[in-house]
Amino acid sequence: MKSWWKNSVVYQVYPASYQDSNGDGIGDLPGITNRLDYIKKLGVDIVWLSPIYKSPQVDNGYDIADYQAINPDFGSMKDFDNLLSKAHRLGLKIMMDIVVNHTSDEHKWFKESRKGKDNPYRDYYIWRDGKGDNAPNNWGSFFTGPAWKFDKESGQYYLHLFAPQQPDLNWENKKVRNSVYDMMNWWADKGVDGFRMDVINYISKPEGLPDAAKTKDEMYANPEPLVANGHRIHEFLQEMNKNVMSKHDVVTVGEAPAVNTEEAIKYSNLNGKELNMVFQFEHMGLDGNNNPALGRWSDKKATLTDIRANLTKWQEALEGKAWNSLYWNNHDQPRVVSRFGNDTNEKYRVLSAKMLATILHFQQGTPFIFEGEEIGMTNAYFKTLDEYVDLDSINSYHQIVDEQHLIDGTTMLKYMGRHSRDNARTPMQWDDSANAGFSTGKTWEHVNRNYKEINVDKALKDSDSIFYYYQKLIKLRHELAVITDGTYALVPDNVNDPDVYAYTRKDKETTLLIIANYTDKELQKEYDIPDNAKEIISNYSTDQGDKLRPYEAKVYQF
Ligand code: ISL
Ligand code: CA
Repeated sequence: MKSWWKNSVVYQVYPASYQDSNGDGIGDLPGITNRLDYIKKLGVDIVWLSPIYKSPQVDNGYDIADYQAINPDFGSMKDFDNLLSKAHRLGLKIMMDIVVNHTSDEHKWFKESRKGKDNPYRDYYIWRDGKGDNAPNNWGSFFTGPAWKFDKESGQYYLHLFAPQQPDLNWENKKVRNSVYDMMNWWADKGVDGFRMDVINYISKPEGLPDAAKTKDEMYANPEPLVANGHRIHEFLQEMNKNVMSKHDVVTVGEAPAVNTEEAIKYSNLNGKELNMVFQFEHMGLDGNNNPALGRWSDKKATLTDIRANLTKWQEALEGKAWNSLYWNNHDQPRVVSRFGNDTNEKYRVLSAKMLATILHFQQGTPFIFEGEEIGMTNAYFKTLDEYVDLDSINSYHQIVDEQHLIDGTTMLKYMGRHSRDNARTPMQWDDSANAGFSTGKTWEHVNRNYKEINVDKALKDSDSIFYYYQKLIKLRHELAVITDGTYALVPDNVNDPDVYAYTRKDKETTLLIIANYTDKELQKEYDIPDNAKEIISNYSTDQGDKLRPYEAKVYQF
């Protein structure tokens, strides 16, 4: 198989938030189709669509009721076909988001399954008897509460690692696996070009479903250490690869929380037996809370030293063996300019967004850009609980503040301002008209208050905007093979520098030196820059050599 995805750049669209075409306040497929020219202008190769399938939308489409039908709020199958053919005409590939660790409780498999122990679909899900009056084990759901729900009619509990409306599929059942492969082949036959696989490394559950370790403050045990990278996971993915990937020229990326480099080398090995790459989460965990009961809810700031050490570990460990994905943002994460950059004033917002992009986009791997990142959209900074929509944020507030009294409401709202998934999901800011040009109706999620200052229209009119900087980064990746294939090394003196990230990429002919000032301070730093070096990109218009201005980022080629 060709590996075209190695020098491709992916753009993620969150359908509900991209562009509403009919005024119902919800983004939709015709809206996305209308905006494909904009996406093309950015220069990316692949568009990843978060789930667009029929779904009761308990978790914004990550609860699928029918894998082969389009959610009516998003449009019809004909709308999808139009989107796909326009994308292909523009030379854009389409990556589908498949969620097969679980389905919606409204999926026909589950509706059958819960009818009783003798139903042929019973074994499609994970049903167990309780232990006396208790659940089968002590696991908690990732969205708070227990991971088991008792079903009165059929007299057993079913497992749901996420919401109760998201029952986990039983991958031990060969029929489940074959049904999933059939569904994937159906989409691939339709012409889609790839799959992003939701929490794919959770599908193999441990034998006997034993209790997990629990700390004092946690109401339930975190099952992640037991369900992530389970004992049959590689067998399942190799089987999927034989049945699906080997038959189509598709790119695959697996979402893999709690994956380390050793496991990732198996998932995304260059031998191509499983996936092309995985999303690792270690760099997303650097600003989480030290108390496991609070999870990611925190106002801790990640240090450059930690971020660099982590990214470097991944660059070095996978080199020549496996393939990295590169990302700062997705629909579950806060906006990177607010998280690791500086959004307190316009000048620093623009400079720091470009600086962060520079750090990431010269590394080895396939970069993923999340909608709005390319114009430096910021966190939403909602002020009250009722502004939030995401079930995970709302549940967490109630559990941590009202039930457990671990912290007060004001503190929790501050943490949510930093980490809520709603920060990523506010509507795309197209222009300064009502609702940021996203919709003429009442929007399902509040528009960020700053849309008059930060929007696509403004970015496109400013040749110095973050948009054009991303466009240039993507173009450079397409032109310079060293960005795809070169070796990565930290500049030796830079390993412990708390302020600057400096690294090189090298192949036989070319060296790139990437220098990024992570701070708002002016610094004096010396680097070995040969006379023939050419500056190929920078977020300042002039080069002042050893002097690094606030958030200055630049790349030399020699
Ligand atoms: O959102 C998270 C915290 O930032 C993660 O813990 C997230 O729940 C985890 O990465 C799994 O995410 C994926 O599966 C979920 C869905 O809600 C997310 O949107 C999806 O990306 C369940 O399908
Ligand atoms: Ca709509």
